[in-house]
Amino acid sequence: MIQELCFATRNAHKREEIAAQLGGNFRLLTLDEIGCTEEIPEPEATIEGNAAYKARYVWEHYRIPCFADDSGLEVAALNGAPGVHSAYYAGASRDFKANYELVLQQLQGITDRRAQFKTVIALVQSDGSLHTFTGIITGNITDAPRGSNGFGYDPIFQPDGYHLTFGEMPVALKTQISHRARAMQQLLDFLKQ
Ligand code: ITT
Repeated sequence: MIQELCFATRNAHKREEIAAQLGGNFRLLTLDEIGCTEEIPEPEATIEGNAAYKARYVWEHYRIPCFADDSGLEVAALNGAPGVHSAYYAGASRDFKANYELVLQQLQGITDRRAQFKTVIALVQSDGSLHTFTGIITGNITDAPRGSNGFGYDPIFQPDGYHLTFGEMPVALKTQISHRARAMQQLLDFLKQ
């Protein structure tokens, strides 16, 4: 039986990627397709909390099984910041360059450059149960931005085992190894069980 599943995103690109991986047993619906036109709040203090909040919101308001993701960059020497505030770390304009410049500035003179990207995917199933899947990739913050591929903090993040930053890497490689890919793979394995 084909199961309907909402992906709580307005990003059409993310949706296409996941639809292709999910295969024929699932029909993936967007927020617009289920009639959710409002902005879903992200009121929680953690990445995990916001992913769960978004998935639960859709379940509670629309009664459709749903998954939602939330991501961020966590820098060890900044006690995990920008973390849940990654999208607007340098201000409400959500400017990628301003955000990573602020991280570089805060790390000036600091030798501990360890950082990780984290994605949490929360799934609410048709019985209302909640499952979360976490994908992490560890690496280091560079001294200066390198590369212009990707988005967000990609130019200043060099994943462990690679000489290139995410900003220098071909997007196809980043997409294969990233925090988001790792969380998505766990979700897909769970759904195919
Ligand atoms: P949606 O919630 O609408 O999907 P968003 O920009 O909030 O869009 P995320 O929750 O995935 O997307 O990520 C929050 C921020 O974390 C994002 O704006 C970036 O600054 C940063 N970020 C997340 N994943 C990243 C990645 O793969 N590369 C670089 N920066 C990333």
